[in-house]
Amino acid sequence: MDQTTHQSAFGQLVTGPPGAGKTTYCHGMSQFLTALGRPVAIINLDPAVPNPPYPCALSITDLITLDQVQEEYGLGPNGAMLYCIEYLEANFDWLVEGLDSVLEAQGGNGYVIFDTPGQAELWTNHDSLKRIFQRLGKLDYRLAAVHLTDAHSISDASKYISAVLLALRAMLQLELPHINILSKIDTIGGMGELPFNLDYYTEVQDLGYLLQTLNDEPRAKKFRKLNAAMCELIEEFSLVGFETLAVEDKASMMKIVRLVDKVTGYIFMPSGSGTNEENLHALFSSASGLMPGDPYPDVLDVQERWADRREEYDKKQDEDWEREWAMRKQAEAMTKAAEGRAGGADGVAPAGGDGMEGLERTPAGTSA
Ligand SMILES: Nc1nc2c(ncn2[C@@H]2O[C@H](COP(=O)(O)OP(=O)(O)OP(=O)(O)O)[C@@H](O)[C@H]2O)c(=O)[nH]1
Ligand SMILES: [Mg+2]
Repeated sequence: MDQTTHQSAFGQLVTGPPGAGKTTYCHGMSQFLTALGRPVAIINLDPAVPNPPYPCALSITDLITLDQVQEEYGLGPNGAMLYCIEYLEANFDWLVEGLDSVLEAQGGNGYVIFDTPGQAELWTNHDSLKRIFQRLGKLDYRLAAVHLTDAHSISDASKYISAVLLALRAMLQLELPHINILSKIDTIGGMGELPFNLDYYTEVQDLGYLLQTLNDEPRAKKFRKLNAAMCELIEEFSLVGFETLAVEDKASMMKIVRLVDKVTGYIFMPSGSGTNEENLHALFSSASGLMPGDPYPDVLDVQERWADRREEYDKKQDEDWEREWAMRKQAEAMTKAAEGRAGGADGVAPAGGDGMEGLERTPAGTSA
């Protein structure tokens, strides 16, 4: 029987094909949640990356690295990656102990985000990752799988169908509350005219229309029957739908936070799992329904933001940011001046400069 010392743990398992934006998302999400006042730890499960770009609370590379395995067993990168994840499963105690100390540092109740490698086998047909997260589930980790797919896939019918199939496979394999995301949605403006509006791709319905486009592609033409069977399969399951995300866009990050909180039940952090203060903190730092309105209530608003009227929106966002920046500077200067008046009565000038120290202009997604 697995043992643990933590009280309550919530979080996200971030999956997706290579380059889908997983690591960037983990980093951005941790900055975003930190800015909301929620302590977060990122756990790196990619054995090929000993130095991820984010502050890493625990890393599989402290247990095993891809290079070590390739060298020692003469394996290629794919085989070595599977070996590393199997090794992690065999050393589950190491993971639990590491997570316990991470959660202890957060006061027993905590939030963890798992960054994973882009190798599809890990969440399509190899069972180690699934078993690891099933065991964590039994130790009261309430996690959602957040599966990222590069929005670029909607620019081509066959890429889109295979991305949807992969997302479906991940949902069926991982058996966790699941959120599919079209990442890098800010890039859709550069994809030229798409045959359908964005909602067609996010809702994943009526694939018959797409089938026509697919059958027109020279590569896919000879697979008409297979194409039809795949579209039918996806529609029959009727499980896949996508949210959209641009990591530097506050509104889309907020939407994902809300969804993850909803499916993991973050807002219902059990009383008795921590002090009242901690539970209240959890409640108010939850984004479930407590934050101001969604600027993109409809996915066509997202299309408008990033494709149809992008320049207009960018200009407005810059203006808003300039205004916010000026207000922050003014507030900081006023605080310093007040401190100066209080501490400077004896004629001694207060320490510090113009009051702007420590203020840094950060990207939109991280300055919430
Ligand atoms: N435009 C745009 N680029 C993004 C976004 N998110 C990530 N990227 C870029 O996409 C590239 C890949 O991002 P990563 O976060 O390394 O992707 P990954 O899924 O972790 O990749 P692997 O670990 O190799 O599987 C990087 O150049 C990122 O800067 C986004 O929201 N918008
Ligand atoms: Mg990565």
